[in-house]
Amino acid sequence: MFLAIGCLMVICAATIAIIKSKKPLKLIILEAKYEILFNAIGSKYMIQDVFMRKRNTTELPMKSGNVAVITGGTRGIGLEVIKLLLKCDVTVIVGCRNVQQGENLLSKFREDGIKTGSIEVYLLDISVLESVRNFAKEVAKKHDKINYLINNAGIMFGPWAESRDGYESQFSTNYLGHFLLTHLLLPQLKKGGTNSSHSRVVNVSSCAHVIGKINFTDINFRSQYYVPGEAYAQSKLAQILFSNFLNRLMVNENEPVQFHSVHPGLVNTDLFNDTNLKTIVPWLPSLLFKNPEQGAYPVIHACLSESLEGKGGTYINNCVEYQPSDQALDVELQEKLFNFTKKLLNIEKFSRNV
Ligand SMILES: NC(=O)c1ccc[n+]([C@@H]2O[C@H](COP(=O)([O-])OP(=O)(O)OC[C@H]3O[C@@H](n4cnc5c(N)ncnc54)[C@H](OP(=O)(O)O)[C@@H]3O)[C@@H](O)[C@H]2O)c1
Ligand SMILES: *[C@@H]1O[C@H](CO)[C@@H](O)[C@H](O)[C@H]1NC(C)=O
Ligand SMILES: *[C@@H]1O[C@H](CO)[C@@H](O)[C@H](O)[C@H]1NC(C)=O
Ligand SMILES: *[C@@H]1O[C@H](CO)[C@@H](O)[C@H](O)[C@H]1NC(C)=O
Ligand SMILES: *[C@@H]1O[C@H](CO)[C@@H](O)[C@H](O)[C@H]1NC(C)=O
Ligand SMILES: *[C@@H]1O[C@H](CO)[C@@H](O)[C@H](O)[C@H]1NC(C)=O
Ligand SMILES: CC(=O)N[C@H]1CO[C@H](CO)[C@@H](O)[C@@H]1O
Repeated sequence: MFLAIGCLMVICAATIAIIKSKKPLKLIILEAKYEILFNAIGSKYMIQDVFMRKRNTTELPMKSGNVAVITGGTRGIGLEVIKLLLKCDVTVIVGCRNVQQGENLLSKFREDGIKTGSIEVYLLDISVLESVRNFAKEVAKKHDKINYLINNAGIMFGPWAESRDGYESQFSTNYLGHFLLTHLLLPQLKKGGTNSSHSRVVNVSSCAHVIGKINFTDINFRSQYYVPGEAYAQSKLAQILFSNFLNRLMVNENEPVQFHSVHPGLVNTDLFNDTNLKTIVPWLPSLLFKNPEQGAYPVIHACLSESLEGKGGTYINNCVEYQPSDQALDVELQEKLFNFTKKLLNIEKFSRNV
């Protein structure tokens, strides 16, 4: 009921705003199309969140001595993921843009009564390739084994912006930077896993991948209209494609590393600041969405759950395995994107054989 009214209000208001903006008709149609698609897919997953309420929980096993790396995490879902990892006595390495903010986290968690685990903070701007290289170097200096890599940092929508290396902002933040980071930390991840306890790479992807497509001829949306929703969906599809490709690669190379993609649910965070939803019906997310702690559980499940041992290449929604879109499972598309990205980043060999 609230949902229907909310979506309708958003679509109407967005339509009026678009028409008033005097944009070209073609762009208006494209923007309206993505507005409707996002509302449809968002509503579907949100209704599932409600029905799957009981299945969004997971065990919190003690993992003393294990090391996790997370991108972002000074707020939103990542913050709650760090908190839960500390409860499991994990050493968490946080890569964030504001180191001071990261370092303040630990004392705050200690005040909350969490006595286990520890935090190390290093500077990371995931949208800047050089920053990714420096971060990986710092991490590798201190740790030769990593058990979990959580590719969490992300942005959604916002106006057109280009990263320092010249890529569309959502592609570079959500996908490209994490591709490079995963490559650079792969040796430590391989050492962190064993045959009976694989190390895990977890991508916080999104249900938005369902409407994504990869445009290889214009990955940065330079010679077509820029619809932020289209670019977000592309970046989130790219994450799952890559995750599935790499999981197969690790199986082929007999390496104890497994990959998961996670849709955390629709979670009320600042991620929605630039959406029509938050500007037109701000009451809807706070009423119907999950809170960040609830959104963190599926991520923790992908990292720690015994039940997923040896089951890499899966897509998790609310702590259960779920079917991603057909495109995300397209093996040839996965390989094409992998080849394409390797070339963008000048990576000679990603792993042992490719
Ligand atoms: N919320 C949802 O409903 C939802 C649904 C599906 C998927 N997701 C995914 O969940 C992940 C986390 O989102 P959230 O909801 O927690 O959003 P959020 O509250 O906006 O947090 C985003 C985090 O990413 C960090 N970040 C952004 N750009 C960065 C950069 N260039 N370098 C380093 N860190 C950067 C932010 O750090 P700063 O503080 O430095 O900005 C912040 O810690 C994202 O990948 C998102 O796509 C969320
Ligand atoms: C996540 O996507 C990034 C690219 O964004 C990739 O480097 C990484 O390996 C992927 N990992 C998973 C688990 O999907
Ligand atoms: C782990 O499994 C792989 C393949 O199943 C095997 O080649 C390797 O020897 C095993 N390693 C250990 C330490 O058991
Ligand atoms: C990809 O981008 C080009 C613009 O360079 C456009 O002509 C083409 O239609 C796009 N393809 C898809 C599938 O969107
Ligand atoms: C999002 O909006 C809230 C409320 O207006 C504001 O407090 C917060 O700083 C914003 N966050 C970002 C990342 O823009
Ligand atoms: C990817 O690159 C490899 C090695 O160059 C090549 O053998 C393979 O055919 C390429 N795959 C696709 C789908 O382009
Ligand atoms: C909708 C939802 O997320 N429900 C539950 C998910 O799991 C957490 C942690 O167990 C609960 O606090 C939520 O109520």
